[in-house]
Amino acid sequence: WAQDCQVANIQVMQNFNKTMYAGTWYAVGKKDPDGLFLLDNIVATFSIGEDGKMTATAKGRVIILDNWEMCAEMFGTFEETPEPAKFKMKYWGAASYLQSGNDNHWVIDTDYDNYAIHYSCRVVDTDGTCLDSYSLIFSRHPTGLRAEDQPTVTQKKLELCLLGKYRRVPHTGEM
Ligand code: ODT
Repeated sequence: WAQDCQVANIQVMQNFNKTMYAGTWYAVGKKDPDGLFLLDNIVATFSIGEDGKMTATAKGRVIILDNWEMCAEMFGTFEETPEPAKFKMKYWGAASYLQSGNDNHWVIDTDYDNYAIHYSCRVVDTDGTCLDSYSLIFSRHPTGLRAEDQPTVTQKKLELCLLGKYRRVPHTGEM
């Protein structure tokens, strides 16, 4: 099965269960979008409200105004779509000078207990491929992925046409 890199053909997590997805995830890998924002020490915590809606907070080190380094505190709300693993994420920062926006938020694959692969295409090109995407590899463990999850994650990076485009996201514990 060869990936055709069409955004419309990207397979997402089947029977996605947001309750099992809730809780804390540590980003261990990231493919950056144009205009990179979150650098490292990225931790996201998802919650399901009494209304059944998913929200999240994220923290991470950012550099704004070219050289000002700080810990960003971000918030997101998730709008559901007919496909359970595909959300629209509205996000903003605790401070007004942080990024805000509305991105796709797709869960490509997860076992809920160890790893999750997130993907967002911001701009679809005229040929149907993605012109500006970002993707996070999440682990439940700040130390990284378990060895047995790595082949699955590599396969999904390949299917996203992003193999080789990720960098490691360090957790230095200094935030
Ligand atoms: O780092 C970038 O360049 C793009 C980051 C987009 C902003 C993320 C805002 C986070 C909002 C609240 C948390 C949600 C969790 C999201 C999980 C994955 C996407 C970052």
